[in-house]
Amino acid sequence: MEPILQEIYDGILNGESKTVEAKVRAALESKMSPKEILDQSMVSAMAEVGRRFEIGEYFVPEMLISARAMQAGMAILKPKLKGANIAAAGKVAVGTVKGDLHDIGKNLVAMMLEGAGFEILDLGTDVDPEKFVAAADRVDVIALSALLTTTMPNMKVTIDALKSGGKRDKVKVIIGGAPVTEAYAHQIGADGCAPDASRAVSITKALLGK
Ligand code: B1M
Repeated sequence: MEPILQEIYDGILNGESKTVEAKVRAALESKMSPKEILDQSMVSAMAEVGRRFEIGEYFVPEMLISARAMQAGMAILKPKLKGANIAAAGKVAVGTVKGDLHDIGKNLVAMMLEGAGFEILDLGTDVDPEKFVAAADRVDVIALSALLTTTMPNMKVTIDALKSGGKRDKVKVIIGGAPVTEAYAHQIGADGCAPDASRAVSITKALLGK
């Protein structure tokens, strides 16, 4: 790994927001692409945080400060990921489902979609199904994120709420997040499932015929 990417990676693992901000800026100045910085150091650093949590080396506070450092780096990358695609390709409501507070993946999906020209309605985390239902009249696509096996079922609850609210046919629904599979998407009646933020963009485009 390039030394600067290693420094960003280590900064996230150590929860050093200021270092991450400075190094992400320096990497951009050295003409590295935002995608290279994200994929090669930042996303893999968060995977390592998860691994350390699993083996009992990190606890919730460490996960939290790493997440803050990751978000600090993402804030620097965000304007760079917003390409020149200014014509709105469609409108997408993104949110993490009820009970789930993880927002890094959701934010990344929102940033990539925005960069591809989509208008974003960010509903945040721990989103009630009713909020998604209320958003359905204003958007073309609803994008649901879940990181916990215990909150994944709230994707189905949300889709069922769209159905019972008479809104399911107005929008496409895509789902994603570490525990989510294509089979699960099919089972709960989602229109698509994206394993990562880039594919969230290609699937959204395909669903809208773009
Ligand atoms: Co949490 N956590 N966490 N956590 N956390 C996981 C998810 C976990 C896998 C860690 C582990 O055990 N290895 C585990 C879940 C186990 C399970 O359910 N099977 C876990 C747990 C257990 C918990 C708590 C229950 C811990 C506790 O309190 N005892 C608790 C739950 C709180 C809650 O939500 N109610 C909790 C809390 C937290 C923090 C608050 C400390 C923090 C989140 C901070 C934040 O988000 N602001 C946190 C973190 C940071 C993690 C890990 C380490 C990193 C998640 C992350 O940001 N990854 C995570 C371990 C891991 O993922 N390896 C873990 C980076 C991000 C870029 O990837 O979010 O997967 P990800 O997004 C990807 C794809 O999944 C996809 O695109 C993104 C990349 O391109 N994607 C989509 C995501 N959403 C999408 C939507 C789409 C399409 C693609 O379309 C709609």
